[in-house]
Amino acid sequence: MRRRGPGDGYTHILIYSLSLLAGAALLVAPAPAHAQDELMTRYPYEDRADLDLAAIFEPKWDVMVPMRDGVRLHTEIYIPRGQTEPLPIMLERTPYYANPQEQDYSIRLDWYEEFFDEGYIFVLQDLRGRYQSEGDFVTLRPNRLPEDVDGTDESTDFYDTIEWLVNNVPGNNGRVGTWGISYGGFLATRAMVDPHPALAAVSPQASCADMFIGDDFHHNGAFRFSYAYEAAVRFEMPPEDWPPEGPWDKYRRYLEMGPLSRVTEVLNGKSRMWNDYVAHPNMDEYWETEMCGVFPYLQGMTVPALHVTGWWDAEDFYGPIEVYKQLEADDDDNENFLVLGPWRHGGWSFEEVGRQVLEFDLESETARYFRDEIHAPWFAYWLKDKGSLPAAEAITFQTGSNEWKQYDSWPAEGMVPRNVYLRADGVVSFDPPPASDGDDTAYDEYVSDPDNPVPFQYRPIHYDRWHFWQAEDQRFVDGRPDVLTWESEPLEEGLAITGDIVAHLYASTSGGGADWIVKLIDVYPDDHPNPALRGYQYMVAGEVFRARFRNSFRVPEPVVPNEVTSYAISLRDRDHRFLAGHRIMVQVQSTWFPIIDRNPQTWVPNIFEAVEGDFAKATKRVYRSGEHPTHVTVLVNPGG
Ligand code: PG9
Repeated sequence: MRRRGPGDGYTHILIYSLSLLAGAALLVAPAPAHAQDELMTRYPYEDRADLDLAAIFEPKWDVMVPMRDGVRLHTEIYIPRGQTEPLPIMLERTPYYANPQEQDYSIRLDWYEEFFDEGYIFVLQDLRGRYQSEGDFVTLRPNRLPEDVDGTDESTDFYDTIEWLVNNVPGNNGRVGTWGISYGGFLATRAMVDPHPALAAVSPQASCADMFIGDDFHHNGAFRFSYAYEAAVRFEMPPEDWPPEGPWDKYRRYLEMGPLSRVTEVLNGKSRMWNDYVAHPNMDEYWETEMCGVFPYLQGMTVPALHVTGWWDAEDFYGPIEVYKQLEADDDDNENFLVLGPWRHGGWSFEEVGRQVLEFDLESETARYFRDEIHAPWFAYWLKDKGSLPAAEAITFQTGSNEWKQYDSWPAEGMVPRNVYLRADGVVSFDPPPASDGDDTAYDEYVSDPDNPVPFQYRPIHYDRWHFWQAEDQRFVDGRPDVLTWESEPLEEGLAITGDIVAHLYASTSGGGADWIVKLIDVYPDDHPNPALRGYQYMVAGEVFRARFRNSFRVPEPVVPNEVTSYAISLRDRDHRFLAGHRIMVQVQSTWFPIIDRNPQTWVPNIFEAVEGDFAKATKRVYRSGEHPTHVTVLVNPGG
């Protein structure tokens, strides 16, 4: 297999070398322990049962495994007590500390409980430059160019680790599996590039794939300010250099930080990632191949893969589905599977049970179901010739009905497109507006003010409420003059929608730039048996689109002021049932702060360089005329 990738016409090495030089001081040393602890606390170890690991495993074997360039990586190996047969190796490589609490038995093993009955040898390893490993750390390290034959990257570190393990760990059966969540999902995907022959099964979970279009750092070119800033500071700056946090409420905190150009001044070149955001405001090779970009590497991947993400993943929902779809094109042997469940980022593993989400009772133990009925059997199938493949190509948990569904393909076949139109008087209807409704009157408008942006969740905004923000009740924006709302009558029958939801927006702005945020909401009835859900506005899907990228993500263009412009905005894949008696609601707004940075709403070549004076109020119009009928296309599931 020939690796496809940066060597195929990509010219990123120069840019990358320059950025390395710019950030060299930060990259050559692992982040100090304190900074790493901050990242580590992102993972809620306490949400899983504390297991008696000493009863299950022999005392750990701590080794420094040599890579091809002589750098040694800290590796902990856990062999089950009373092993009676050769066992496969389950390998996890992580930037978040192989043994975060520095105990005899790493607490990370609690996340492997579903595999214990079957029996595996577990291996946990710190990435290069992290914690107890040697070498330099590069956040989301890009793969080396093919001509760099002596170079190393995460793929070669996987290869070399597996080579060492199968040759040195007694009692292994010669097969290795790996899975990981988020950064770990990115790593799992890299394990599949020029894989070691012993690598027999991989599960990339909540794995980023495109940081410009749909994962951690941007969505459709709109910068995910609060998240991307925190990653840039915490991954790459020692805590003594972190700017003061400011107010507890992140809405105020980020507003007080001012335009992105002020943040650049404050960080003063100390974060390579922030420097890179500023230097790469548009889609380019950097996003395609360096900062997690994975699509150029996918061709020819042949290792069986189980892709997993959750509907409320606030970080990496896009990647797993898109990587699944791309690999599916070459999946002649049926080795590529997808699971979409009712979870936050990593919730299928980080949560013990997975039954309750905010006010919603999911009516079954969804995380346990995934781990016991899908995860463990899938790995056992490939690594032990036991277990089973998932019952279907794609398994989803349908929200609303709270039912697991099985599909022979994803996107699921046989779905029927149906348009939900915005109409006069704040009404949503399946009927399009009459042709006689002209553009001169058939619109709704609002003034969007970058100095008073719409919060993305109710305030105070803090990390505690990060994981489920998309499931929160949207009534907190009621009454805001800069949020337009349309709502249907109560549905007489239930309506299941399965697959991509696309907003076809016809809109204008009085300035040279705009963001458009479209939300599809399920409004619960006022007589719902659960008082906490009465009138609840549950955001089924919501997405932002930065108007300057409407024709190309590579070459931004000003918006023509006051001209009706069309946008097709994917609100991403969903499987949801609006129950009878519920209403369909659509909202449009132009700010979502601070998850998305403020758009100046005037034309500037690079929003990272905009200064205070570039920001201006703008009047937005959303058209619902015969000629410009804004609507949301959903895929109705005839099977319910
Ligand atoms: N989503 C996280 C991340 C991935 C890559 C870079 C920065 C952050 C994570 O949870 O690992």
